[in-house]
Amino acid sequence: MANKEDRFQGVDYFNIDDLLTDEHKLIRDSARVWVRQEVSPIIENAYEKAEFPRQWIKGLGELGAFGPYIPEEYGGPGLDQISYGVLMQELERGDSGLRSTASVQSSLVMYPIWKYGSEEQKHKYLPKLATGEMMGCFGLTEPDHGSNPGGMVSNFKDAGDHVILNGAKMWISNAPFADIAVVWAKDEAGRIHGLIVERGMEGFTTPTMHGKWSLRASDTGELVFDNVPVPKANILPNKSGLGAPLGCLDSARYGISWGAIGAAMDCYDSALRYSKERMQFDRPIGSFQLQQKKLAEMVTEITKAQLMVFRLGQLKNEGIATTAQISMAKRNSVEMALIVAREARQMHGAMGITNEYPIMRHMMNLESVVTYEGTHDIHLLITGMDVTGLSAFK
Ligand code: TGC
Ligand code: FAD
Repeated sequence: MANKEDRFQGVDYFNIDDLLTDEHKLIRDSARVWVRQEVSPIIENAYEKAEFPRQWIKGLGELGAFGPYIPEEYGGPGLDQISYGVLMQELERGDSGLRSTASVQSSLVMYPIWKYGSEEQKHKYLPKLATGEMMGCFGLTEPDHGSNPGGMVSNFKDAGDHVILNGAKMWISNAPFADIAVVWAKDEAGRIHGLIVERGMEGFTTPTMHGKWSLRASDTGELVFDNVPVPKANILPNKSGLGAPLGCLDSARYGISWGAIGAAMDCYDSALRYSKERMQFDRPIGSFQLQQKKLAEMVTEITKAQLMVFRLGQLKNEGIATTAQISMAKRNSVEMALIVAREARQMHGAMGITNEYPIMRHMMNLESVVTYEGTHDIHLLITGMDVTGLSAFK
């Protein structure tokens, strides 16, 4: 099974294409072709083997999917936020793990270096990260601190021209092969800082985590720091405190709000085609009202989410999107995609559980997407806090 022809056509019920510029459409279409040619033929096999195909890295760099909005002076493509969105949508249409690799590199590695780094750090790392010559990962989550990163225990102590870093991070996407890690740890006063830790530094290891039934085509690992000497020149100088990593999450969550729609579009597209081809009781199953209800609701929910993220993209381009707006969009898109995947899975009957169709894989992936970058509950609480002015976290 698997390695069937990719017949994805996209979903645009409300003519949202008319709101996109020619450049957005060119970027979207290039990514769509690349996914069809490079991802679809091998994704099911990679997923089964639980491998991230490293040959995708060069293509992602060429597409501009690493730091799409990073300015050209630092080697980035200098695109706008809607370009970033359509790229994430097309990549996640291929697989959430693929989009994760691009999200982490863009919003969690390049973004903090660009926003909080020194000029020297920006020129040293960003151009290589933009092409994929160098890959990065982002260490915030710890074994005992997931939703509550402010409680982290990873720490560093002053030792002259360098600091000594200790602690551990887990659930870190791309850790097993990353060349650098942007790591968040507390100084002796308990204030959080970002440090660029390079592979090869003494005492730094990145064990792979195994056994995931979700996001299998993405490498996940731990970051272990055992008295790692990190030069002070590798500390991000321009922002500290929990707000620094949370600012990166805003950017990544925005990309996910578009990305999850890509996964939903792929499930809907497959279900719509199947409903016209699959015959039962001498009729295509798409002629039954119950199946039409599922399709009608799917395309309605996809369309609502598309309009929300498009408007959010405009607000991001103006620099006025709020954390709470981004949370709402991330939560809405992922929940919507999970529901669409489950309905599409049912519409495919038994075939829906096989790798002949992408649906079960998207559904399993989305169980990670609904958890990482802030769980479904956390995003609801962010909205709740925003509308009431009262925090229900602690
Ligand atoms: P709280 O007291 O609310 O805030 C602490 C300080 O941060 C400021 N702040 C922000 N600043 C910038 N951007 C934001 N989005 C910000 N949100 C808050 C805030 O103003 C405050 O500043 P200051 O100066 O007063 O100190 O923090 P809290 O401890 O109550 O926690 C709030 C909470 C729960 C919302 C937050 O910690 C949270 O978002 N938790 C979820 C953790 C999470 O999302 N982790 C993701 C890890 S990375 C990942 O999953 C990658 S997956 C791979 C992929 O992306 O594909
Ligand atoms: P917990 O925080 O233990 O939450 C458990 C449950 O309790 C959840 O349902 C949660 O919603 C609920 N809960 C927690 N607090 C509250 C509250 N105050 N009120 C109500 N309910 C609450 N992290 C990184 O730093 N970098 C990465 O690259 C990265 N990649 C990841 C890749 C994958 C595949 C996965 C699965 C995770 C990744 N993560 C990464 C970690 C991810 O961000 C965390 O898993 C996530 O933030 C949740 O933390 P937790 O798993 O510890 O759950």
